[in-house]
Amino acid sequence: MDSVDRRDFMKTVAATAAASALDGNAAEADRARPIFLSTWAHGKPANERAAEVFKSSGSLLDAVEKGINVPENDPNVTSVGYGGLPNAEGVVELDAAIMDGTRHRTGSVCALRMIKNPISVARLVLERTSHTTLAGDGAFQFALKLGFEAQTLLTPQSLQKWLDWKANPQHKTYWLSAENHDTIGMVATDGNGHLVSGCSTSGAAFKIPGRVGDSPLVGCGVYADDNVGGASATGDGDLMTNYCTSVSIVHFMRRGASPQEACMELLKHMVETDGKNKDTQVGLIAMNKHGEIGAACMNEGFFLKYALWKDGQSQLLDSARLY
Ligand code: SD4
Repeated sequence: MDSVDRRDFMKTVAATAAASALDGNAAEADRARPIFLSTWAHGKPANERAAEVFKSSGSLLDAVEKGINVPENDPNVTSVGYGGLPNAEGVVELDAAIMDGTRHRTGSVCALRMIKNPISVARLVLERTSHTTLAGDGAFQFALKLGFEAQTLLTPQSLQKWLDWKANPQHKTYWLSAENHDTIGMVATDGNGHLVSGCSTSGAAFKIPGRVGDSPLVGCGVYADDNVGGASATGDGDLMTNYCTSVSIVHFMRRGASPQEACMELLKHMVETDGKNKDTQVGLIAMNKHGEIGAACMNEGFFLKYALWKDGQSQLLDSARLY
């Protein structure tokens, strides 16, 4: 190498080093700008935990999983995990899914009994198998094999609610109609275009045993695509499954809608196809790859509060509503 070449070489080395230092800084800065968006008041502590996990170098998948573990572990949240309301036979059956927007892959579990953290089992379906969804006893056996502990998921409160429901001769059953919804859905970004969506629920209270809602179904309860954005849903899963809510929202965004417009568009579509849907329970959250967010619900009777963690601030906010 002559001296001119050597100078050029040294310049290139210095420039490359500077660029990668900048990249490193940019990556660090991006890690400092994650956003966590979740459904309901229980989404707030879930977001806070997710932010904490991400800040201590967890991946975005770790953050969403551990965040969702918070309401799953909370006996006072009667629609998720431990303490979730049981099916018509008094048995708690849980649904959960987690989708990685980079790999475009999901892990999910349906009608899982006796395991209080279905989102963590779903995560292992994603990481440790070539399957997408495990259901019922298969999901339970899988969880046991991977070291999860079987335990009762009924609490004195949820048992009492089921006993009261049973004792009421007028109680609603899912052979006719539905009641009680309140899942945790979370959509998260690392601030650098990567998205993860997760969802966990005990589903419709007093449901027919074996019933699977929208939450563990890819494209219904969750969807995430790093090229566009992510979405999650809460409410009447028997209805929402038929609208493939989360993937529909992401497709609206793909065509140029903002996350807020995309949520509203889906609600309008639901009412256009069936006017009775005006009175149904639907809550939607969405985020695009730039970190813009949307949240909307169908009506005042099922008014969605959503939790947002952004720039170190954790808030509980009112969604927009169509009616
Ligand atoms: C379900 N969508 O199983 C769930 C329940 C729910 O807010 O979202 N509650 O139908």
